[in-house]
Amino acid sequence: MEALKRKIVADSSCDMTSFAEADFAAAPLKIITNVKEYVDDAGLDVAAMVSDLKEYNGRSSTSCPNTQDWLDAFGDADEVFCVTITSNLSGAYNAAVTAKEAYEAAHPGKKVCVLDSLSTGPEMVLIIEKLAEMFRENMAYDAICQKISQYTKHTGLLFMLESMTNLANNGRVSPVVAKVAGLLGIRVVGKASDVGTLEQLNKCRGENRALDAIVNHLKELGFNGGKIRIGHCFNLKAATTLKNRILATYEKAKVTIYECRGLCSFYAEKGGLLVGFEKAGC
Ligand code: X90
Repeated sequence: MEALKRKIVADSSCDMTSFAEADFAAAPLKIITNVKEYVDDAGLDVAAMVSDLKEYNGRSSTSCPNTQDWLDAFGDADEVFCVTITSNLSGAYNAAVTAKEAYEAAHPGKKVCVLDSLSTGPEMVLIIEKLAEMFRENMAYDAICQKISQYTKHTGLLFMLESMTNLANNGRVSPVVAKVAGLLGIRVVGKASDVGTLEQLNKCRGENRALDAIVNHLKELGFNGGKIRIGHCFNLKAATTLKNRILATYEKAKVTIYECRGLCSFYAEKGGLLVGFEKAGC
């Protein structure tokens, strides 16, 4: 009997273009301006996009993968585990469910498990890494579907933003909240809410205080001292400071830092930080 082909698929808001631990594909979102369309795939020059956007004053928006984009990412896998950005801020999840139905109808016996992360970026990274762990343990499809949806209830996302202009212009946060983030020196700290929307927690004067606020929230939200993934948009300095502060309190934490890809860079904007972490019970 031929080996079962298992694959992890996610939209590009997970900030991963490849993955060494399992068969993986990302379905790209797009960032659209009046002059250019940026496809958020491995070929995207994120630095060039961020600098273009800084000079650009017109309208900009994003679009999620459509059903065909998802089908392309599924390829010919027998079992697909598909992780999406929060269904409350994007159509990516709905398109993935439609793709699942089409894929399973066209290929009897093949299965797609679609997971709404109710989050994005580094929290999706944790989910993807956990899936690979379950693959290695040779868990059955149904058990993985069940266990991974449990896992997502024990992960969280915090963020620090310097500007929320693109979020507000695209209707993803209220203009009132966004205005605060536009004030000089103010950093908005927030989290992904239980329903997968942005929830503002603090308005901090300066990055230093914002990073302290994040460390405090990690404690309140039940960080288990284990895995943390920090994604940053051209703010390695803040990411590194945060990593060191986390390690000062949680010696055994497994903290990694990476650069955001296109979608998260567009919305988190220059200076933004996203923090995905595990909570007790996972
Ligand atoms: O479908 C689309 O066009 C994509 C829309 C995505 C909108 C939100 C992206 C947020 C990216 C910002 C900070 C963290 C937010 C946490 C949300 C649960 C990153």
